[in-house]
This record gives sequence, C-alpha cells and structure tokens, in this order.
Amino acid sequence: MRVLILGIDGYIGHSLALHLLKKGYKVGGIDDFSRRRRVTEVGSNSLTPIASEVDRDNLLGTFNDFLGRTRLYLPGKLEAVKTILRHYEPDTIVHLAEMPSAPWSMMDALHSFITQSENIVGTLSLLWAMKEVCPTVHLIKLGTMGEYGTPELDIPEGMIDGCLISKDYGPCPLDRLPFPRSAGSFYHLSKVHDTHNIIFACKIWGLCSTDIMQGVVFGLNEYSSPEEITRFDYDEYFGTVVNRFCVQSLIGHPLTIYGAGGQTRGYLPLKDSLQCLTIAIDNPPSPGEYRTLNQFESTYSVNSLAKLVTECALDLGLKVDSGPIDNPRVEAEKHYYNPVHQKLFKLGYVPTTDIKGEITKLIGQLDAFKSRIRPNVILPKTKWR
Ligand code: USQ
Repeated sequence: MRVLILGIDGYIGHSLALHLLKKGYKVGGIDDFSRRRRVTEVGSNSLTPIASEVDRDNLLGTFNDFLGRTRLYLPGKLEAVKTILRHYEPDTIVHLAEMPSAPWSMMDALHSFITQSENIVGTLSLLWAMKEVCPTVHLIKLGTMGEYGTPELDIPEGMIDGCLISKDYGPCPLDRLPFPRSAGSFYHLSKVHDTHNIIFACKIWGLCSTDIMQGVVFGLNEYSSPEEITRFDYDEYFGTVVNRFCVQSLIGHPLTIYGAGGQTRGYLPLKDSLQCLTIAIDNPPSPGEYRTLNQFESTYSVNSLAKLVTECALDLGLKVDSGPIDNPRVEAEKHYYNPVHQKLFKLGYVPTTDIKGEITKLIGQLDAFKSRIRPNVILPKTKWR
C-alpha cells in the first residue's frame, strides 16, 4: 500500500508517517512547512523540540522511498501536484495540508483570505490533479466536526438520514443530501466549502473519497528517539484546548476556560486519530463513493476537561486553578450536542477510553520540556467580533 501524505510535517502528518512506516506501508509526502513559520510568526514555538526539515527527511527516508524533499504549496500548482501524483503513484492520498486554526483565520481580513484560499483552492487543485492523473485513487481528506456547528438536534455522519413525506409524492428519501453545516469560524467554513467541492468531484468525475469529520485531537505520538517526536503547540492559535490546559497546569497558569465552559465537542487522543486514519486507509469506499466518517472518541465540555486536567495534575503534585475568562469566540456556551459516530466503530475502531490516564501521561511527558514554555503566548488576543 502506497500512501501519499500531504502536510507530512504537521502535528498529525509526521505522526501518521511514522505510524504507517512502522506498519510496513510505503509512505511519501510533501509539505510547504508553513506551520513552522506561522507558529514562529505568532511568537510561539513547538513545546517539543522538533527535528529540522532535513533531519526529518532523512529520518523518514531511511525507512522507505520517501519523496518528501519537495517543498510544495498546493493552491494553483496544478502541474506540480500532477507531477507528484505521477511520480509517487499512491493507492491512497491523505490530505492534511491545510491551515488548521480557527483563531488564526479570525485575526483579520488577510488571515481569513489566506485560510480560505489556501484550504479551498489547495483542495480544488488536488481534485483536478487527481481527476487527470489518478481518478481511482482513494482520497482521505481531513475535515472537522466543527463543520456541523452545535445544532439543537442529533448530527448524523455527513448525510441526512431519513425522508420527507410529500403530500403528492409520498416518502422522498433524503440520504443523498448533506446535513446542513453551520461552522463557527472562517477556518471551519473553509472545510465546509471543501466538503461541497469533494462531494461534487465524486459525483461528476467518479472520484472516491473519505471526508473525515474529526474532533479536537490532543496528546503526543509514540516516539522511540527525539527525532520521532511530533510538534506540540500550546499558543492561542495552534494549540488545542486539552494540550493548552496540560501546558498551563505545568506552570501554574489558571486554566483558560473561555466563557461559561459548557462548549461541548468531540475529542480524541492523537493515537486514536492515527488508528482511525489507518482504518480509513485499509477500508476504502467504493469507486465513485463519497463517504463521511465522524471521528472522535467521546464528547466533553470545556469544564469537564478542565476538571480532568486539574485532577490529573493534582495526582502529579501540581496545584491548578481555573481562571474563566471572557470568551474571545462567538459560540454557544451551553448547548445540546449529540453527534452520531458509528461507522468507524463498525470498521474496527477501538477507542482509548481512559482519558484521565492519557492526560496524566501527557502532563508527565511534557514536564521534560517545561523550560521551553513561553507564558506570554497563552492568553487569547484574537476576538471573533
Ligand atoms: N477553548 C477554551 N479555552 C482555550 C482554548 C479553547 O475554552 O484555551 C474552547 C473553545 O472556545 C472551543 C473548544 O475549547 O469551544 C475547542 O477549541 P479548540 O481551540 O481546542 O479547537 P477548535 O478551535 O475547535 O479547533 C480544533 C483544531 C481544528 C479542528 C477542530 C476540530 O484546531 O483544526 O478542526 O479542533 S472541531 O472542534 O471538532 O471542529
């Protein structure tokens, strides 16, 4: 199985490459290394010291026929993307090469323009290149649970499940219609637009795609040498909430609960994300099929995560306070949330259910890098309005 990872230098991309290589897959990848640059530009760093671009190339190259030496920016680079596809001849493409931060996309007009043009045109470039070079290859595209928002009804896996009863025509099946999206940032909206473009490409060109609606990921990858460790961000832009809380607990910073803290999302440890992506690679949809997988272990509110982190930190002898602060985002702080997530379980996903154990382990691992924490990047500065 030949897997091409777009965005191979990122938090998930690097971890996935190593995970697959160790399982015997052939792995190649490209990256424009924009994540490294952007984290530096906002004054932050990866808490974990990560290997240089060259060292990572060498690390992955020692395993396999890695072709990641190409620094490639996807949007509009159609011929370059086609060349990569022809050269690598993948069975599966895992597309992680998008700007991943909601706050970064909300900073100002320019950041929203960059987010949407990179993400939407980048994916569109890939779709055109696939159509022309490898229309039967399985595309796994990283979307987000945040596409759905927090509607006051159960969220299905992608498509509406049910039917409307028409007075004149009787039952009309709805299972080919996407469930309405209601995203909460220009970043999340970029993923919504991707979804529609991918559905369309599958419909008209017969491409085959798995669109992953992934929850919020936390934790570190398993590493047996310092070069294998993935990046770990904790600033307001590129750090996700559990990762941020764990770092805050290490330096006695009050946990930054935004607003009332009732915001509820799906969460999963990084190792579960790798497990699920591997399951998706091993179980492609049928030719011409567009498939959605809601990918998370369970749902948690921000308050319940803060409580878990506080308890885990206490077990490690760290005293942690919570410091609710005005919510910089515009989002419901108390709401119904019940997304369906059955398909991955049916395909064999065995979730990590000991979340407390995972968080305790994570805080312990991060302690080794405590001296690298920059406290001034923790409090949020970007407001939604
Ligand atoms: N939050 C806090 N305190 C913080 C940081 C966040 O209370 O210090 C809250 C946010 O307001 C939000 C929730 O925690 O209600 C999750 O925020 P987050 O920053 O961890 O995650 P989010 O912005 O939703 O985005 C992250 C990834 C994104 C991915 C998404 C999955 O950055 O790439 O798409 O998780 S999901 O949330 O399911 O859409």
